[in-house]
Parts: sequence; C-alpha cells; structure tokens
Amino acid sequence: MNKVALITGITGQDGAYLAEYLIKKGYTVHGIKRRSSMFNTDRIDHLYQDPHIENRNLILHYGDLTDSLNLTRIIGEVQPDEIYNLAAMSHVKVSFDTPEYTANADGLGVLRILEAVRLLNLIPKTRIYQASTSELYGLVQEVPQKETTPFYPRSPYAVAKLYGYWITVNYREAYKMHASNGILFNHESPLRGETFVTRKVTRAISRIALNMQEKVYMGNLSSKRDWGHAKDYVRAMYAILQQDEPSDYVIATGITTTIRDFIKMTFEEVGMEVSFHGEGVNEVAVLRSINEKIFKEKVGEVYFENANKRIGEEVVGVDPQYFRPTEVELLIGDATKARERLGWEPQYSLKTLIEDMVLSDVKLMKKESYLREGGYKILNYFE
Ligand code: NDP
Ligand code: GDR
Repeated sequence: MNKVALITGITGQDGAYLAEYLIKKGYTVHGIKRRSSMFNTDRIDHLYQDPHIENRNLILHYGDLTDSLNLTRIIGEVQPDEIYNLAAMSHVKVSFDTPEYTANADGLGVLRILEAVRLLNLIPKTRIYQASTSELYGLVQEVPQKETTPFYPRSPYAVAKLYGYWITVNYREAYKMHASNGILFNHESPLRGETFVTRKVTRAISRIALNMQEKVYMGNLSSKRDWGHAKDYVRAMYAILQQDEPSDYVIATGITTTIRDFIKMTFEEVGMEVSFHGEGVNEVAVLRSINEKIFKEKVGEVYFENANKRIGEEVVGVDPQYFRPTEVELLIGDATKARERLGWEPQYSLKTLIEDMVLSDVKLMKKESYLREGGYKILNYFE
C-alpha cells in the first residue's frame, strides 16, 4: 500500500515542491485548497490528474484552516500517515493589516489539526509536520539561531506561529503524538510568491533588463536573511517525519546576506553592475556598467542596446510603505542538529538560487514582452 500524505497549503510554494517530491517517492498525496474566485492551482497544475482516472496520486479537497469541521472530516476520510501543515497567511507585512485572521489561521489552525487527529484516534498512525519559522526568533537574542535560542516574535504572523509551535510541542508531550516543528529559515524559488523580497527583486530586475520597467521601490535594504532553496527545504520536512522520534529542527544555510547585497547579486547575474548611494528613504541604486557578454548570454542580444543607454540612471529606490512597524533585522541559522540527525545538507547556494530564479523570471517576462510586441494586451474584460 502506498503511504498517504495530506498537505495543507498545497497550492503554495512549499506545497507544490513537497507534493511533487512525495509523489516521486510513491505517495498518494491529498491536498487542501481554498475556494477562490479564480483558479489558484497554477503551481501544481503539472501534477493534476483528471478526477475520472482510477488510482490517482494527487487528490484535492476544498478546505480552510479556519474551519475545524471541514478539517476533521477531511482528515477522517483521508486517514493520512503524514500531515504536512503548510497552510498559513504567510506574509509578515500583511499580518499587521490582518492580525486577527492571521492568529486564527496560523495559530488556531494548528490546534484544529492536532485536535482532529486526537479525536479521530489517529495518534498511533498519523505523523504531523508543523511549518514553524525563523520569524519566531525576531529580535536578536543569540547568533546564530538554533533550536535552543529564545523566541522573541516581532509581528502578528510570528506571534501566531509561536502559538502553533508550542501547541505542537504540547500535544507531542501530552498525548505522545509524533508531531514535529521544522523551524525553517527563508527559502525561495522560481515559485516564490511575487510580493516576497527575493521574487520581487528577480522579477523587477528581469523587467529592467528587458526594458519593461524603469525602477523598483523597496523597503528596508539593511535587514539580513539566511536564504535557501525551497527544493532543499522540502527534503528536510520529509526527513523530519521519517525519524523514529518526533523533534524540532532548525533548517538553514548558515549564511546571511542583506537585501542590498541580494539586489546587487541579482543585477550581477544579468551582467549589470549597480552602486548604492544615500541613506534611509533617500537611498538609491544607480546602474554603473554592463558586462556585454554576460548580459547577451543571460538576457539576449536584442535587449543590450536599450539597457546600455540606461547607464547612470537610478534603478532602485526606497518607499517607506514597505517598512514594517517592527522589523526582524538579522536571521542566521545553525542547522547542526538537522545535519547530524537527518543527514540534511542544502544543495543550492545563494548564487545558484539566484541563477534559478532569474533564469525563470527572464523567460516569464520575455513571454509577456513578446505578447505585447505581437499586439496582444492583457485581456481587458471591460473593453
Ligand atoms: P505560501 O504563501 O506560498 O503558501 C501558503 C499556502 O497556504 C497557500 O497554499 C495558501 O493558499 C494556503 N492558505 C493560506 N491561508 C489558508 C487558510 N486559511 N486555509 C487553508 N489554506 C490557506 O507559503 P510558503 O509555501 O512559502 O510557506 C509554507 C509554510 O511555511 C507557511 O506556513 C509559511 O508560514 C511557512 N514558512 C515559510 C517559509 C519560507 O521562507 N517560505 C519559512 C518558514 C516558514 P492560496 O494559494 O489559496 O493562497
Ligand atoms: P520575511 O520575508 O518577512 O522574512 O518572511 P520577505 O521576503 O517578505 O522580507 C524579507 C526582508 O526583506 C525586507 N524588504 C522587503 N520585503 C518585502 N516583502 N518587500 C519589499 O519591498 C522589501 N524591501 C525590503 C523586509 O523588511 C524583510 O526584512 C518570509 C515569509 O516566507 C514567512 O512566511 C517566513 O516565515 C519567513 O520568511 C521565514
């Protein structure tokens, strides 16, 4: 019999990579998706199977982390061997605008899943992975951050995730559940949501290189993040649930980089060199030079002339609307426990992560540019 996994948040970045990974391992994967007024399954459409096929290995259910009856019914029907709770309102800045909803989905949502497993008498069968986060560390208490570092959350998102972390630990201790937290540091990919900083930057720089956009406005350029690749991080989630004993693990690369340097590295990836000037809201990045060979190889010959004309122009600015009321300034993780117990190592470096994201975004933006040049506009239903 195939193992059965249930993934909440299957339509998100991690859900998509994890579903693909588990299907390759021979799992039958069930996923919970939200009802939306438009299709929201882009990231997993390549895994989709017609519901009329027998023995499908991907089955989707409508549901929501705020609806305990729905969660209990799905878990009862699916009888999963493993639950990966990846669903969350995952944007830190947006959590300041929707704090109550964030607490409900990201905090109480975890309780609903744990309690469903308990009430359905699935404790001996079902293992649970909770998507915890480096945002728990918040205001710096210790560097690098590891499993024993004290938490100091700095956003409604992080406070909600703090509840999720501790209720997972509590159910493990109280009811002997196989429930574990992965304390994952930032991980990115070509599938990363467009409003997170890395994807915002790789998209914008692709558009700037293709002459589709003049400038990008950013928030705090000085914060530091420990960025890995989502593909590496879903391997860790799986490994955590294969351990005989449940436990909590930091998953990180151990290297931290400022947003400013991430932007510089992304420009370099397409052969463009920028320099930063000024401070705070007046900081800007100016295009200094272009390496013709790299640019033509990574972006394309036909785009070089227009890009070259822009040397000396500002390509990055700061807009305080992207600042957060309380910021997490420095994240850098120590994944020694995961290395020793899970044998986990990241395969991507920051450089190869950026290469992967830029390659994908340049392709995506070119597609849009070809359509525009060919006379196709974004469909306007009201014309
Ligand atoms: P995404 O934002 O890409 O995906 C979140 C998923 O959760 C989406 O499928 C979304 O559905 C779904 N979702 C949101 N709210 C609800 C709800 N109320 N009920 C059911 N589903 C819901 O996040 P990531 O894939 O990047 O992250 C996965 C998890 O890991 C999240 O819990 C996140 O907080 C956590 N995490 C992420 C890290 C990262 O760097 N990526 C690091 C550490 C933790 P829809 O597609 O409809 O919006
Ligand atoms: P984060 O990711 O808050 O770490 O949460 P995000 O990419 O949103 O921000 C990282 C840092 O970049 C700064 N920043 C900007 N951020 C965004 N989004 N947009 C900007 O224009 C911008 N300019 C600067 C931010 O201030 C911040 O310091 C992510 C999410 O995936 C969480 O769900 C997850 O738990 C953590 O990573 C680990």
